[in-house]
Amino acid sequence: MRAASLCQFPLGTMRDRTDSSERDRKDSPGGMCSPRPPQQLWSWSLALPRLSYPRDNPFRQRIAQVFSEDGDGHMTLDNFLDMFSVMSEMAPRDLKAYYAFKIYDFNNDDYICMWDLEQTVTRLTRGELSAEEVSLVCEKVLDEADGDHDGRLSLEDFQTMILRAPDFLSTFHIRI
Ligand SMILES: [Ca+2]
Ligand SMILES: [Ca+2]
Repeated sequence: MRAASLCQFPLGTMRDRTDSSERDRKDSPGGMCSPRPPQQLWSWSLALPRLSYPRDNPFRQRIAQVFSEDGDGHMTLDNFLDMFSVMSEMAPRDLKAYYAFKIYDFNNDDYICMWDLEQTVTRLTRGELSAEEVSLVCEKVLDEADGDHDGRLSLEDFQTMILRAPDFLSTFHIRI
């Protein structure tokens, strides 16, 4: 892999890997290694629940934890209905952004730090990237979205990022 293409390679490849299970490759016209603008990073990294639910979604446990009342992943019927309400295609952007943030905040400290991002990227790529590639992607994400330069993403940083990801609403949902 050439160093100059390192940023684009994993993103293009991972996007395609993510899409390959959904039979809608038409959404990825750029091909495996085509250059992608920085904002595509967010579109890619936010595409998590686009996978079918629940079997193929690498975030299924995390989603269940976020929507369960005590965080143990055991959802009541109301919790389940709340989840599908948020994940529906009709849910407002701010609501989706709020829950996406919570899903990515693996250690529940109200910030998405480097460690949280590493968990996210590792799940999205199903462990197919090296540790160095995961770190590179996470550093790039922080570089792009950490508005106040404190080394982590607040909900505000995250919401600003969402505004730059035009296809977020169409990717953050579950089809049943
Ligand atoms: Ca966190
Ligand atoms: Ca920040």
